[in-house]
Amino acid sequence: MAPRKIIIDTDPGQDDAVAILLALASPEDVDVLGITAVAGNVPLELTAKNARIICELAGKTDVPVFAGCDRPLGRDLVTAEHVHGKTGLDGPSLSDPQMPLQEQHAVDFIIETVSAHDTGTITLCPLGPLTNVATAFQRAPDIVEKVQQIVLMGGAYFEVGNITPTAEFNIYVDPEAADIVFKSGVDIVVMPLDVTHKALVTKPRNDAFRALGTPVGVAVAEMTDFFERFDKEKYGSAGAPLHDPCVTAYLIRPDLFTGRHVNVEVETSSDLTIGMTVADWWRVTGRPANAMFMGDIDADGFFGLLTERLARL
Ligand SMILES: [Ca+2]
Repeated sequence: MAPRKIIIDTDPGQDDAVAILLALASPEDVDVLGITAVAGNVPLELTAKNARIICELAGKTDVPVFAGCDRPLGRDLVTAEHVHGKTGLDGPSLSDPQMPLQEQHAVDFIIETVSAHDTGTITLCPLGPLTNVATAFQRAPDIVEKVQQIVLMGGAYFEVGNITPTAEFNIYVDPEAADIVFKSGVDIVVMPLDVTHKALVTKPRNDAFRALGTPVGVAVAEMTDFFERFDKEKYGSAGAPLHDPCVTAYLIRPDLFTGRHVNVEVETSSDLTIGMTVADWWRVTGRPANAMFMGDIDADGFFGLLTERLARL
């Protein structure tokens, strides 16, 4: 089977970095047409820079990187330096990128790329707030039905929230954008906190990255080490949840994940629960299913895949 053509939309972030590295290490499964940066974990200037740092770390300087929206559709930007550090990639010491940022706006790249390809051949992989994707859908509604699938990290049901008691960060930052995407009619696969909180970088898994002995393996170990400090304090968990790589792992090994095809709606107006993904897990509403909402992961299989693929870079 030919590799799936994907666009990674991202706000790196250490876990975004690992998700991108996994995709770039897997050319037989995914063809990364471009990486589009969005404001999220850190401001746009840094996410656009970090995406290029990751491409250079992977030795894939031919992947075009575009900068997109620098703020949510209708709100002030909320960032997460408390999780990711000031740069977004705190942990390893990585050089500033040499490869250029593309001049084209990320939203234009998404629109042009989907328009230029046959219907059902481009998959969008959002790893951050959904601002770029929603803006593309608003500006060029004709591309919506051409998108093959959206596989995204965001939301939560059983795990409820991480930035507020009821909201996951990516959805919380731009709930209006998320609402547009969830209502778009595109085939959506969601990796919520319910899944990612089971993908924990335990010490043996971190050691396995480091033991690769390559610049990529060591950088991933150092990034997930940094990331872990916060999560251990917050959740008392065995390690940091590796959120975004669940998206790119799904493209390679969908069998590692299980979930339910259900209705998911995004709260956009309540002060108390803004950004909540209201997933009809028990199918009590009769509202039509619009997303494959994942609930479980084969974590050992996932980390096995990650380590095996990262070893190639
Ligand atoms: Ca992210």
